Amino acid sequence: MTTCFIAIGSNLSDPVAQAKEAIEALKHLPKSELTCCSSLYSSTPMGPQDQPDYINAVAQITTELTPLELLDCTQRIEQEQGRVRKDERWGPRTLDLDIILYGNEVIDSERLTIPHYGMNEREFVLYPLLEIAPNLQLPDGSELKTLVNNVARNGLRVWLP
Ligand code: PH2
Ligand code: MG
Ligand code: MG
Repeated sequence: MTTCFIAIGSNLSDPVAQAKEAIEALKHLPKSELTCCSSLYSSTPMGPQDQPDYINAVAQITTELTPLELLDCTQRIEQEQGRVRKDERWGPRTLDLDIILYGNEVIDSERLTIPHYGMNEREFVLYPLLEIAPNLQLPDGSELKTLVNNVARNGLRVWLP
């Protein structure tokens, strides 16, 4: 059984509802258990600025799925929630589920790069992750707390209803 972290992001079609629906879907992953989820956060867009703010969160699961099986599942959830793949880099989306960590594994394959290549610079990944796993060490031995110290919040705040 492996502990994994999945980053959730949405900025289209009622992002709060999209994030909550994604969390519900993660509860029903096969061979897995959702063990923890961060608060929902509101964040300013990274990338093109002419897009709505994002809702972000990070979920922790334990799973018997392989990394690629888990990727198939998260991509299916993205599709079920109306994800349309576009060419624009970092453009708006109804739902983005990124596997950011899969235990202590380092994976560099055609479909999957783990740890997620951008996580160390992204406040909307690091702060929610810190909320649920404050003592986490990354596969390269770096401390999450240290990484977070080097990344500004950039407007990131806990989303309150
Ligand atoms: N995801 C992106 C591009 N930009 N900005 C924020 N604030 N949050 C995201 O999740 C995000 C983004 C592409 O995955
Ligand atoms: Mg992403
Ligand atoms: Mg993605």
